[in-house]
Amino acid sequence: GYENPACDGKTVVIQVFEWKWTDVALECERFLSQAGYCGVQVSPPNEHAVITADYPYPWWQRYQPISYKLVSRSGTEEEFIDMVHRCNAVGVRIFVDAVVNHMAGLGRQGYGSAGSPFDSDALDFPGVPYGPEDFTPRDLCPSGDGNVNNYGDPYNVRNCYLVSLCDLYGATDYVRQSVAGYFSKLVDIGVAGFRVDAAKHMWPEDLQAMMDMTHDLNTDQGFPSNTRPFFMLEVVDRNDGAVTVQEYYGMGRVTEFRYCQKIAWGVQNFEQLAGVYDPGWGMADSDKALVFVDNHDNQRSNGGPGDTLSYKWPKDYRLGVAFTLAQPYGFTRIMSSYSFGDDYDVGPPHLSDYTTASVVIDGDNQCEGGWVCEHRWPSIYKMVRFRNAMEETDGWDNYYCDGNVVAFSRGTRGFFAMIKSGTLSQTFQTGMPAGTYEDVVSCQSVTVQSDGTVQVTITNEEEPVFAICVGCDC
Ligand code: LAG
Ligand code: CA
Repeated sequence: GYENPACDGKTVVIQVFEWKWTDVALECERFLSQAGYCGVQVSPPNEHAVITADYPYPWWQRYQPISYKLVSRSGTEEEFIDMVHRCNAVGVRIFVDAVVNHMAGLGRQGYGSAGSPFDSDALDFPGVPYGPEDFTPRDLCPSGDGNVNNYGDPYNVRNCYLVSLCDLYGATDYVRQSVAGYFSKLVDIGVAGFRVDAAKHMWPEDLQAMMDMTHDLNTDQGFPSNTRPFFMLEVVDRNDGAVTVQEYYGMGRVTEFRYCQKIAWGVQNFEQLAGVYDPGWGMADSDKALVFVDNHDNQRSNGGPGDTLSYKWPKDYRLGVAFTLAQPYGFTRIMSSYSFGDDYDVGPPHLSDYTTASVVIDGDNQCEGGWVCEHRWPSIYKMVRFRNAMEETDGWDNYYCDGNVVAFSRGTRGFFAMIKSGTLSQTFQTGMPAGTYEDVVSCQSVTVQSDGTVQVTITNEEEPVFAICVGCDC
């Protein structure tokens, strides 16, 4: 359905940023399926601007659509279809990053990645086709310069041009049908859902109409009949504007950016981890929220690990992701990055002609060549098994925190502990049945006693995480 993916109970999606389709297909087959991942959020597959003037081929050119033809920096339509079919064949779902609030930015013209001509200033995108009548009339935007500049006014947020990107008029039947046609084309190929870019900048009723016109998932690709696509809606709500995540309830999972801040603070100060879900902050209900430690935007625009965690602080990041996968709140997404140093704009690892380089896997099953592959880091992918074995409704209990150690139970199914520094040897109360279990991270055997207590030992100072669960092994 809109709020939960068709994933046979698997609970973790990864965002592979800027990978080629040929590499995603291989990753489904060689790693993601066995690791128990639900699926992959891929970069926008549609035709995009090819930008060289401001910067050579920045990653963000893909957030400037030219048409819905499936030719992008990640590959051709044939390669996209082959990826979707191969991933579905091994039970890994593909979720498309759908950029449908806008087209390319004003001042841009030329040809897109599929060769379609366009002229933004003339509001002319013949590859769809879209013309001037398909863009939000300027008199509906209350800002002086036509750009989004007042987050206190929903008309400004939704009817004005976001960073001068030509804003589609989603109230019209034609735009709704064009977007729904794009969604349906993807679903017919075998795509299982969407991340809707800039959903905050779209009127919920417009997006809802596009969603409702979209086909059911393709039964030939292994989906049950009458299954709706899964939607992850990019709604940036930090209690700081007129648009709230709650306005999108019922339309899919809403991005919960307050979680990113909560988990970053919590890893710096364990005492704050108990409050990662804070309804007092207006955070989305657990069954509505999409939670993640970072995404491609906030990993680039943070002020350090106390603001947003990322691969740049590997130990803190591992703790943040492990805690996220262990705790009960929300549906979880994990970032898989390429390293960008201090360069906000730089695109993915590339060859001399700027085509994207292939992902390289080394002898330790880690990535090389500038690809970070957080989703392959041992304490991260192993925790996916733990989360898949839990029920969101279990909540947590036996919560323990002393500043350096945090631990809790997940009902009768699991128990999790992590430490900030040093090593640990301590007894904790669990809710689990007596028996022998394997720590999914270290692979050490431990015994839960008849009174539910367990002696926890953590000695790996780089991955100081412990997790046991019913039906899991290492
Ligand atoms: C998103 N979510 O709601 C994306 O996650 C985010 O990455 C997108 O911005 C944004 N919304 C629009 O889809 C990115 C970059 C922007 C970039 C934009 C379009 O963060 O910096 O803007 O994509 O490529 C760039 C220039 C702007 C310029 C604009 C239009 O940075 O200065 O005005 O292009 O030409
Ligand atoms: Ca808009």
